[in-house]
This record gives sequence, C-alpha cells and structure tokens, in this order.
Amino acid sequence: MKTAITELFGIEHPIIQGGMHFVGFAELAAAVSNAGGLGIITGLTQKTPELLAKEIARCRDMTDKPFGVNLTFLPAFSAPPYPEYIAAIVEGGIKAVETAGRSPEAYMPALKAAGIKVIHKCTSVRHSLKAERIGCDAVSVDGFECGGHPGEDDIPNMILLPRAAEELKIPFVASGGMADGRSLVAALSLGAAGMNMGTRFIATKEAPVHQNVKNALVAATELDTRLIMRSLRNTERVLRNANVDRLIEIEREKGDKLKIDDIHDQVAGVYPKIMLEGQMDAGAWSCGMVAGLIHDIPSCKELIDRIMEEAEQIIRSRLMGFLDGTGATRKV
Ligand code: FMN
Repeated sequence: MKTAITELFGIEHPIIQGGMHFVGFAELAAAVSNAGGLGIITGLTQKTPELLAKEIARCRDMTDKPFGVNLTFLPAFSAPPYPEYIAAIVEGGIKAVETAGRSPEAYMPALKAAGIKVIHKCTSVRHSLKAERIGCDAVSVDGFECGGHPGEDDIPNMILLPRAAEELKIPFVASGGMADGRSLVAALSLGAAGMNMGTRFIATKEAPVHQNVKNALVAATELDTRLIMRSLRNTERVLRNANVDRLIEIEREKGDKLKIDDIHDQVAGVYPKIMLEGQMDAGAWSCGMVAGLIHDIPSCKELIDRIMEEAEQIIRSRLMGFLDGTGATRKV
C-alpha cells in the first residue's frame, strides 16, 4: 500500500508507532521498523542527550530500516536541554522526528536544516493548521479516544479526522483508537494517509515492558480508562487502577483548587515501576480506549502483517462487495 505517509518516510506500510514514555526503547522501534512500519524511540525517556545518542545507536544495530525519535515539548519550567537532544538526533542520522506537546516552532530550523521530516502530534484542527504553517511535513491527528494527552476539546476521530481533511494540505495520520485493519481502512476513508498506534504496540512480544502491563491490556475493556488532571488543563487518559481511583477521589475533594503536588504520589516517577517492574497499581499510566480491541500479544511483524492483510481484505472484498451487489448478505 502506498500513501503520502509511506512515501514521506520511505516505509512499506502506513503505520507509525507513537512515542511512549518507558515503552519506546530501541527494541520496540526496531521491531516496528523491521516489520515495515515507522518505529519511534521516545527521546525524553533517555535522561540525557548522551543516553539518547546511545539508544539511537542501539536501534541502528537492530534495524537498517528508517526509524524516528519522539520529542515531547513540555512546559518551560521543566524544559530539558532540547537543543542538545536535537543535536543527538541529527548526529545519529535520524530522518524522522515526531514532535508532541508544545509547538516545535523554535526547533524547526535546526530540524529542517538536517533534512529531518517532522510529524507533529495535534489534538485539534487549529493546532494542525499551525503545524502546517510552521513547516511540519505531516501531522498525527490524535482524537479524544487516544491514550495519553487528548487535549481539552474532546473531539473523537470520527469528526476530528474529516475536519482535518477539510483544512489540511499536508498529509496526516489518524491517531487514537487505532488497532487493526478496520481502523486503517476507516482512517484512510476519513482522509488520513495512515495511522499511528500507541497502546496497541505495548501488547506486542517485542515491547520491552513487564508482562503484567501486556496482560493488563489484554484483560482491559473499552470501559476501563479514566481521564485525569482535567482541572489542571493537562488531561490524560490512563488505565484505571487503585491509585487512579485514589487520584480521582483527591480531584473530587480539591475541585478547582487541585495542585499538581496534591497528586504527586500518583503521577510522579511511576513509569519505571509500572513498565519495568510490573507494579500495576503504582500510579497513573497512559492507555487508550483501544484496550477494548486488544485481545492478544503478537510480534510486531505478526500485528502489522495482520493489519495489512485485513485492510486489503476489507477494501477488496467487503467494500467492493457493496458495489458489486454481493455485499448485502455479507457480515464481515
Ligand atoms: N506521546 C508522546 O508524544 N510522548 C510520550 O512520551 C508519550 N507517552 C505515552 C505513553 C503511553 C504508555 C501511551 C499509551 C501513550 C503515550 N503517548 C505519548 C501517546 C502515543 O504516542 C499515541 O499518540 C497514543 O497512544 C495514540 O493513542 P492510542 O493509544 O489509542 O493508540
């Protein structure tokens, strides 16, 4: 399948693995890229630019296919040394960067000068248009369903994607709630040129996280995520657990007076405990509603091959069937 996204990034299939804190290590990025998608190393999970340079080199040892790096731009008071991280990316020969969080505008000249293709993750049409204006090559349009930070507009992909298609000139991928061939065909139908998956890629053989995390995703349903930190305008969709229930109780008690310090124990430094040690109640961790569509733990290649086969089958058989008259009695 060729789309604007496969051509932009030089990949075989229009499937991107979104950056994920304490998940997007070299093992996962390489496995996704080896399977024909675009694997992404999560830049800030590496505590220093030097460590990111090593992680890029490790990934390069595991794949000769293109892979990218995610750079999440945090509020100014906690800003890591972004120019140094970008230097590590450029020197590592990376040609694709997924930016997220705040606008990457200040860093676009450095990224473009190095010939890097930038895909910015946005949760709204207005932010997508801004990304286009400042020279991003593509956008990852992240609907309300998504794991992580869905923004504050709460527009699901059924509306957000066609709205993005109405306004954008640059290509975009659908992000949030994507899991299988059905998701890919739906995304293409709504105007996207591919899809970005986060949560689904955690439940794969190669994702270097504790087995408890993968099992929790298989066990979870679409009813099991919660939105937290809404009153701080930093909304995050997470998997429900004992500590998330406690966090929500604190939010209820404090109302508009909630400060980040009030929920420090539930959100600060919890990712290593969950992802690496498998302490599933240690705190809040990002997870999409798509957990309801995750029923197994395949390898990245099995997952991507299955998605592409299913997408082709849906297009050639199910959709064409509606046109050639055989579709009326077809269930799948
Ligand atoms: N997005 C970022 O830009 N930076 C991150 O550090 C980041 N960490 C994430 C950690 C986890 C555990 C998950 C599930 C998502 C994270 N995301 C992050 C968001 C994903 O890149 C992706 O946009 C999102 O998961 C898409 O929604 P989905 O989970 O429904 O596929």
